[in-house]
Amino acid sequence: MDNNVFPKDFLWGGATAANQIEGAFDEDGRGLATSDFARLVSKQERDTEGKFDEHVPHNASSSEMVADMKANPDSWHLPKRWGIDFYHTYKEDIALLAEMGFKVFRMSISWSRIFPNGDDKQPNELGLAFYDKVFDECHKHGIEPMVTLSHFDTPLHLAEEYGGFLSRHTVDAFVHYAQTVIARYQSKVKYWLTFNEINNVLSNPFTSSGVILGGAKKVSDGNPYLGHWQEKFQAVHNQMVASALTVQLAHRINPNLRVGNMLCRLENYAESTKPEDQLQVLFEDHFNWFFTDVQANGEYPYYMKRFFKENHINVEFAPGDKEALLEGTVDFITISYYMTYVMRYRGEPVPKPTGRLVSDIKNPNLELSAWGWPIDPIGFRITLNHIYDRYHLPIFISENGLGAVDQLESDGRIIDDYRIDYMRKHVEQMREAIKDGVDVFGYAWWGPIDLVSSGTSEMTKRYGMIYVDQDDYGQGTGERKRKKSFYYYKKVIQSNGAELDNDIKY
Ligand code: P53
Repeated sequence: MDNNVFPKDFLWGGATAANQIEGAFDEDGRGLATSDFARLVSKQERDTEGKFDEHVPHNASSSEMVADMKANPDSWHLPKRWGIDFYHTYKEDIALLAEMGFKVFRMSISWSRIFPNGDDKQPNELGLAFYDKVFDECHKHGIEPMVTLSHFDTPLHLAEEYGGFLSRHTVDAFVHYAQTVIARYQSKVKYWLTFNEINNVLSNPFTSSGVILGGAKKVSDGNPYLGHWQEKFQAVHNQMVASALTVQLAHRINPNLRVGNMLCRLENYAESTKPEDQLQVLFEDHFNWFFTDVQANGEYPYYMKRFFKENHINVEFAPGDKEALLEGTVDFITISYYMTYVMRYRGEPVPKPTGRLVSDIKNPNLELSAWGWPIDPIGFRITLNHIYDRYHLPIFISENGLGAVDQLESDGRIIDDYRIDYMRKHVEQMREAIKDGVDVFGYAWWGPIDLVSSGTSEMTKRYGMIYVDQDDYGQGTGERKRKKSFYYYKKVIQSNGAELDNDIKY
């Protein structure tokens, strides 16, 4: 079997987000962001109360909660405010990534570091200087930075005063921010992504779009993340327009720049062979394809018309939006892939998105991670084929990874064979997809260095090949240690994906 199938210049690396690593939330003029209002939901809390699922608000989702977190920060645990201190440790951390042989480092810029209120006239030079240093450090080690402009951290001012992306004001502010940083870093950053997991608006509009839902006060007696379709689809329309305008301005600034989307890919399986279940798959697929159909094809797909009409959703297009979407299609596709979902017919005459990030129906054929996420490497090959078949654009895997509890041996080693196993199986399936003819040009492991979880703000949910000595409450020495998977990934990269066995001396 020929295993040398990865292109010569394949971009192996890892992905992070500013709000989950940087910390220093109030240093050097940074303004507050929505991520500074994400509370810790510990595993212990989930286990003892037994009522955590992805719909329990971990982020402030009402203005009352934001006000209380502002007034009494000490009575909340808000780990994204401290991250893993990357703001101060970036040199050491990038050196460790380089030691693994990284070719690409996906990271995000904190918008409120550059524009503290999101819509200031002048950028904050201290914020700009920080990213110059980070990009220089990457290039020193031959690492290509890939930069997400907005990764779950809308400036709080825009969320509070304008309802985030519900307002066109936020679109203008975003475009100004994008223009500023893309022009500044054009010689250092070739690959740009606009909005992280843009479809997250359906499940978490505050995180994704800075929208504080009107009805969010009622969070305890229901699922706040279902419904509100009008607000969610208007906000995301505005984001897709902002994204399209960004693609155009990036190309104007420098025709060599490449701009991609970012979709949390939901590959859905029918629970049974009933045609009704397969129909539900079609419905749910549409609510996932929608975002990339607009970003890659430049127009709203046919199937949304009925959904909007029968649910009385009226997405307002401002003059010029239609043209902007058409002229601002992305250069490449990126997805995060973690798991697959199971669909059962819900009997609704007019389908609605489930708004779920983890399937509530179990797939008996798949093992679950410690956080209940089904592990499905073959689904990865399937989804890569589906995406390529649909868009015919080069694909970059912007996230794939396993959150797990790591144990330290008495000598301090971390033998994370489960993580190696997860990576091996996913890289194998990616290799199969490439053999199938899918054009994949890079793979970024999520969280190559342990970082604060997006969903629960835990530190205990570790993704890294590099261990960070820090607990859920920010306690610890902050020391970095190489796990066994560090040496595994190094071998994978060195062999350009040809050597995947777990025969590692550690
Ligand atoms: P955490 C849910 C389902 C799939 C991907 O997630 C998701 C989420 C949101 O929680 O988000 C992405 O940290 C996201 C990253 C995030 C990563 O997946 O909750 O882009 O910011 O850290 C993993 O385990």
